Amino acid sequence: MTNHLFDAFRASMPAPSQTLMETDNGRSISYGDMLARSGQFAHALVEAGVQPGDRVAVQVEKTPEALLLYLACLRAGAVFLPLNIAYTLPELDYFFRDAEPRLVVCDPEKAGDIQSLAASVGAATLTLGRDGRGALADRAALQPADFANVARGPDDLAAILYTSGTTGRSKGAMLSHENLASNARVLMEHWRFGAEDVLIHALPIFHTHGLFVATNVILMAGAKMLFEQKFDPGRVVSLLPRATALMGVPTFYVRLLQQDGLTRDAASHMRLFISGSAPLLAETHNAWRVRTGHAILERYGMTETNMNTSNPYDGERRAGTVGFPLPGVSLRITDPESAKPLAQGEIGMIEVKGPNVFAGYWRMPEKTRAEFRGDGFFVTGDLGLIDADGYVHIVGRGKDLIISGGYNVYPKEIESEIDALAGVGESAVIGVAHPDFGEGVTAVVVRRPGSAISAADIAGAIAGRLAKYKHPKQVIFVDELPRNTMGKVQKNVLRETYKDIYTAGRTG
Ligand code: MLC
Ligand code: AMP
Repeated sequence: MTNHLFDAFRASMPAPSQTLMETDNGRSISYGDMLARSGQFAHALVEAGVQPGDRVAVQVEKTPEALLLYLACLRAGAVFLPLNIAYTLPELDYFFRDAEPRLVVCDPEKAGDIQSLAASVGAATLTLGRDGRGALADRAALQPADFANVARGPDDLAAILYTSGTTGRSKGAMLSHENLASNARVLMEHWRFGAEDVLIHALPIFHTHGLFVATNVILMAGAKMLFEQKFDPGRVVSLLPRATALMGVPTFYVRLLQQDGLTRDAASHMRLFISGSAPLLAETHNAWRVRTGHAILERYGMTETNMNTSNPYDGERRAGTVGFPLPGVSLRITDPESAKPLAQGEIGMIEVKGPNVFAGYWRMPEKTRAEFRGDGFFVTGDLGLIDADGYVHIVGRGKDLIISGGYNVYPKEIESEIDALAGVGESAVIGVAHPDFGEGVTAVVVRRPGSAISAADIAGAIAGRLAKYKHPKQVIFVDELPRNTMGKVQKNVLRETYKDIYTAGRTG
């Protein structure tokens, strides 16, 4: 039976004895192991009642088994739904109700609470721990390795990844087998990945970057990964002589530059450093070139679209730009109001179209319609321009979004939590330049008359409700928020007022 994405991986699989992953705790998983164990996991899914098209929601630590589970979902025709390990129970509750998974796979330490949430939407729960063990792995171990893959065509769903919504509710981006296969193939070719490559994989695997860009490209190339559970800059430097490529968010590069061991010599075995998910400062790009002799290759994508543009492999990798549209991707800049295409050099909305662009938002047909133009272009919400040489520049965001260390944070979600507190009159959450995370989540709060609510009170109240990376790094109390004549809060004024709070006193 054809299974569109898995067959594409299978077609480029090297000899079964070749290594797919080496982990930081000394484990080695070959391509043959991958095939056999993903087959066992696929049997275990079927045994748990998972049928083609069912969602399998997964909130687990990064392990080889978590990746095998992704492949098993593909093979069983299920829809993989990865969730950030930092999400709290109230956050999970929303995802479970919206996606209605058949099965939830979670960390054994959280199983007690998650099981009852899952049961409330009719889902079974199995566990998978940070050691790769748990009920799911135990059941899989009893299964045969051969699994007859469920037939899946190019348009069948492979995954749903939730992206937070600017107006509140998170939206599930539906990604098809062909969305993922086409993008992995294009990136593999564009970035020249081959079987001899060794990628340092230190990203989480519950988002597009670590799951699809990194892993799918490696599987498509039949290459190898040094699979690190967490990003540890010292360890990454020590791995450079054994590797050929690194993919990271800008925070990786900022932190690596703080390592004395990062030298031209240490990086001499590497052929490619790639950055994405957030803007890479030209300052970081230049410092990297001076230290290592390598020009970081910056690319641009999003959950809904996979990767859209990339700087060239050969040719100038221009700092502060995200390069050119990838083969097969059409990109245009339009007037955000009238949707009319703009001339070269003008700033407007970035719109994209191609086989990489998702099938729509899960069970939200109106939201899907609202973000596509009549001719099939997807409105990204990013503002940019195309320069005279054809390089795409991202100059801002038309959506109220903060990107902190590569994670998206939607201010509305945090404002709603803060505004609900008894002592708070109103709040505005903004992103402020941060030397480590790129942008630091910052809350500007107006107390209710007579209230003495403190930053610690706010932190305590949101602790169990929002994932840690969304928490404000600073809370600033003011008497009133600046508003324009229409009464709208002027976040640009706030961003300007507080622009130095994380960088003041910084030298160099
Ligand atoms: C961790 N913390 C963060 C944070 N990560 N706070 C804000 N933003 C973040 N990104 C919190 C921790 O909870 C902790 O809180 C404190 O900050 C210090 O933690 P740390 O030890 O420094 O964090 P660390 O584990 O090192 O994580 C930093 C990081 C990580 C940069 C390695 O955030 C990361 O892996 N980011 C990658 C995100 C990613 O994969 N994005 C791709 C999305 S896909 P406390 O208070 O307990 O100390 C996408 C599409 C595309 O965007 O184009 O790719
Ligand atoms: P996500 O929804 O997590 O997939 O985040 C996608 C968003 O990240 C995009 O819409 C952009 O705003 C941003 N992004 C991704 N790559 C880059 C980049 N290289 N430069 C600037 N912003 C980026």
